[in-house]
Amino acid sequence: MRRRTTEEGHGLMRITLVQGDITTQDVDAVVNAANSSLLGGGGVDGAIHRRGGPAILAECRHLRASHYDRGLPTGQAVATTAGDLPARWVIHTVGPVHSSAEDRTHLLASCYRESLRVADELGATSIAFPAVSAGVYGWPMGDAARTAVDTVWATPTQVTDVRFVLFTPDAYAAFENALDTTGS
Ligand code: AR6
Repeated sequence: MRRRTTEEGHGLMRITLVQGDITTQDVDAVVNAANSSLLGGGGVDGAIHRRGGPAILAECRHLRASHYDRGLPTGQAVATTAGDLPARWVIHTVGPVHSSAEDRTHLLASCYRESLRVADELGATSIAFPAVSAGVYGWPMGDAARTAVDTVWATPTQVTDVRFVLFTPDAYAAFENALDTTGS
């Protein structure tokens, strides 16, 4: 596992890059790159439901019925139990599908802001994010990384430990580059 930590520039927040599997992260909250159905899928979503077990899906179904009968809107976030994962909560967020016809960066930024807002509501101080929208949803990794890093740096939060958990060396390199050039 590659790991790198940066602390400069932002109050008490520490950002760490990890190359690995987000389902193994020992943090308060793990963010899931879900879809609006909240009923599971492939990629990170599939891995989280597989490793976390049926308790997560049960709570997602309940949320669908009680609050999101038309699905969780893109850019929003909602928490459930983390089931059998080492984390306490899963925060499900719905990234935008990438479009070359329309700039949806504000929706991707909203995923990170809203996830941190939900984490604050829960009292979570550590959180692990995947590269939201950078898989099935087709976001170019460099853009996804820059939006992720810039938004997290700029968001006021009680969360002090932010980890970006990247599955591939390319994703890790893109986030490392974004971290090196943030604010520029
Ligand atoms: N840990 C960390 N990162 C992972 C893992 C893992 N275990 N598995 C995949 N990735 P994606 P999206 C990376 O497709 O683009 C689902 O079907 C992956 O390599 O999971 O937001 C949902 O249900 C990529 O870099 O999420 C939705 O329908 C990044 O996580 C849709 O996919 C995000 O890829 C959401 O698409």
